[in-house]
Amino acid sequence: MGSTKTEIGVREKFYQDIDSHNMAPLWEVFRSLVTPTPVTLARPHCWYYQDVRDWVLRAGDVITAREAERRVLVLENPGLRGQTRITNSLYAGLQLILPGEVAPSHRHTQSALRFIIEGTGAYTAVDGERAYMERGDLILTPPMTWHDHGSNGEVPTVWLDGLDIPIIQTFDASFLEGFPEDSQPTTKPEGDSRARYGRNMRPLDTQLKNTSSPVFSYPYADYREALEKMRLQEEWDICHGLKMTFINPQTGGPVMPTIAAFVQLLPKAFSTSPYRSTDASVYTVVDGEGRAFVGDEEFSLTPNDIFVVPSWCPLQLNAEEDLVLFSFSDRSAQEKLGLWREQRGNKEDSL
Ligand code: GTQ
Repeated sequence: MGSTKTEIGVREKFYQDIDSHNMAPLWEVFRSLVTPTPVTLARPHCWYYQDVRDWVLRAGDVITAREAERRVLVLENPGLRGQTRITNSLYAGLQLILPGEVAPSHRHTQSALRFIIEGTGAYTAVDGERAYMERGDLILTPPMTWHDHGSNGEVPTVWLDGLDIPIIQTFDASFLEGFPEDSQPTTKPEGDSRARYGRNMRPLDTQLKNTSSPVFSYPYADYREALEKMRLQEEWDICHGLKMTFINPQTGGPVMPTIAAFVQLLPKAFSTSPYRSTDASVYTVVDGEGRAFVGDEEFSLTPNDIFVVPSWCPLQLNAEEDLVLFSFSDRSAQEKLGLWREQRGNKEDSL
């Protein structure tokens, strides 16, 4: 049932006519919109820290943290250049704070996490409490919490920022407020939120906060010790090795409404089965060395390298030394919307 020239001419004329009424024919785009499996412009990519570190530090020569508000080099997915995003739904960047600097206090509807790459002596203040940052720590700034960053240290501090900026853009739900002073007053002692909510207890008669974790610092020393204890059981998941998800202790669910965060250990010589899921993920190497096969790409991993796995793109990991990986994704949002899916490869299957 081929279309004749006249029929095509009639259709083109029809499309032009409806165009002026701000209408368009669905049937011309349906198959590219409603696809049988996820289709994305996002590509697998790795930012090798040895290649990018110097540029991040040089950002310190061109602008101050105060002037920039946040001095960050955005990690743009090569398939999504100009869109300020690392996956279709998530933003990532490398932020730099130099000794004595302050990145002024603000709050916004976007959820943010920080994963510390290098440095010591810097802090993030969240709603009146400072969390000092050490390499490998995870720090949260949940939606609408006041936050500023600063450093009393003697060396530059660099961390990986992960935000849900593109999700908030989709919903046109961005609100930003500046705090009247650069640094918010410290109203709580360091470790207060952890004492209240991060020790398998909570204050009696407190209101449960369901949307985000009331604990905003997840130190390296804690999760690393847990991984080392658990590995003694030698129970490895074929796709993940030993993988943990950071939780909101009030719900047992993910740390923030849109973003979930994970850490995993693969023992030396472990090789995972191929795996894919609908949540595109951003990974960084905490410790060790290995290889990541992401779709058709292969990345040779050393500490602080950052790589992105697009939605539904197969991932396979080889540990050449004990390998510890941190990752984050929009799985938290997808699960709430009933969208999240995974496919676990068996050894026979190639995804
Ligand atoms: O530290 O508050 O990378 O607001 C992008 C937006 C960091 C932050 C980013 C932000 C922040």
